[in-house]
Amino acid sequence: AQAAPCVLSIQSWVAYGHVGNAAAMFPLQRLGAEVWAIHTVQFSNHTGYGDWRGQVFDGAAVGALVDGMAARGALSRCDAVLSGYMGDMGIGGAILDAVARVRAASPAAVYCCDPVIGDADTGPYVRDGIEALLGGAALPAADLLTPNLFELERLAGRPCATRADITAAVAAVRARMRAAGPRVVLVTSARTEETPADSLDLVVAGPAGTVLIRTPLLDLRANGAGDVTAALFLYHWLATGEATEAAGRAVAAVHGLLRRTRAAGSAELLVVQAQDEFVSPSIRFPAVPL
Ligand code: PLP
Ligand code: PXL
Repeated sequence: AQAAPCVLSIQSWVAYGHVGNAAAMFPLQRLGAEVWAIHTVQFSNHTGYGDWRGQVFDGAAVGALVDGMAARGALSRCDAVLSGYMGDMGIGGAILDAVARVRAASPAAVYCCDPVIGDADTGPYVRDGIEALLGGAALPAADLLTPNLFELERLAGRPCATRADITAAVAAVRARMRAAGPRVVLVTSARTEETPADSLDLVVAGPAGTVLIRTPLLDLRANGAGDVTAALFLYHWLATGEATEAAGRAVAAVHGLLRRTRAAGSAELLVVQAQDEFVSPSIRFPAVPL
């Protein structure tokens, strides 16, 4: 990889607060990445507040920006594409089209897909068709995948009550990812029967095996933590080519960010104030082979 990796990040934008590109961009830039951001929506704030203002862009709007970047010769210098929440089928299709165009121009480029479907508390919260698009067209294009446990269950089509269930589901999903790629899966919020009540597990599986990383559970569910996690995991994968190391660095940084956010009593992730955590996290957690 070159000194400053170029990441095309296609996600939501919010004016106030930190989710989507407003969560992912600054951490990537703080670590030295060049971020090319395409916004799929422009909202005042994240939808967790219940009301918001702004616009939803469509697939053609996303595609037009990719056209303009292609005209600059940028796609051949792109090292990775990062995607998160896909507003509708048109945007989902445009994201996968962007991945294909980047790959054609830059064959070594990595696609990191955060397959946003929903979570265990709320169930699915994406529009009809998005889940099928993720399981159908996105998986075979993805090199890195960052599902939460609920999303892993949906993609694998099997419940995960135990660590052994997770390992089996991850194997099933990895088998459907891009054959020429590393097929790396980071499972967040991987709580099972074996997880102590005061802990949160994450499981990462790649070519070198599967490990579990356990962190203290923080009583805080700030929107955007998953977006920061996917961005940092991608960055550290590009930097190290090693899934366990990439996950260890990303999890430590996100934990530090969440601790600082909770200590300040903030409703939004303190992405700027906690920026030192991206560079040198205060606590690192051990990775245990499964
Ligand atoms: N909480 C902690 C402590 C984490 O380390 C992470 C990811 O690294 C998350 C939350 C994000 O998980 P999710 O994607 O399920 O929001
Ligand atoms: O964090 C994912 C996300 C993405 N985009 C929008 C959101 C959220 C979470 O609330 O509101 C618009």
